[in-house]
Amino acid sequence: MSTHENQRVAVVMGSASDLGTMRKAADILESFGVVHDVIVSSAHRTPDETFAFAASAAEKYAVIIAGAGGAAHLAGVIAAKTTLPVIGVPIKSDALNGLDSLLSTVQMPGGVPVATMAIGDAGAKNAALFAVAILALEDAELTQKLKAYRAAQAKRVMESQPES
Ligand code: RP5
Repeated sequence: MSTHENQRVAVVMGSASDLGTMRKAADILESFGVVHDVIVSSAHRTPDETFAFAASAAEKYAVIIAGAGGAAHLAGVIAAKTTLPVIGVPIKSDALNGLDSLLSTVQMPGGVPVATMAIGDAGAKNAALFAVAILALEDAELTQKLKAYRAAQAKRVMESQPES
């Protein structure tokens, strides 16, 4: 159980087939002790449920991460029904390697923003780190954890020098 009960994040995806990528987001949130729910809800296959989720999301969540592939309208549809920050993750697709997902997620009309991350695993990871950064604006403990995360990452890079 996290210490950040009031800063819950929803990790939503269009299909259970997105879980391999979206688990990267959940893992990061877990490591920062941020409470999160993992939800499958499709903008196209379960539109009513997706709309209902987005319309009431502010009652339960502070940030939403939404990942989808192909005609990836999930993040945009959710953003249309909530003023919470929505972070989009374009899932790598079989047909176009995720370029379709990226463009579908990122090209929102002015007025309804989706903060779109990179395609695939890096995007899912960064979506969670971005969510943590938003929550950290009002949470000094999370800010310290983010700084420690960056420092550990830098240390790993410095220690990975090839033998000369
Ligand atoms: C999208 O269609 C999902 O987000 C998924 O990335 C893609 C394929 O879904 P499945 O056919 O694997 O369920 O809606």
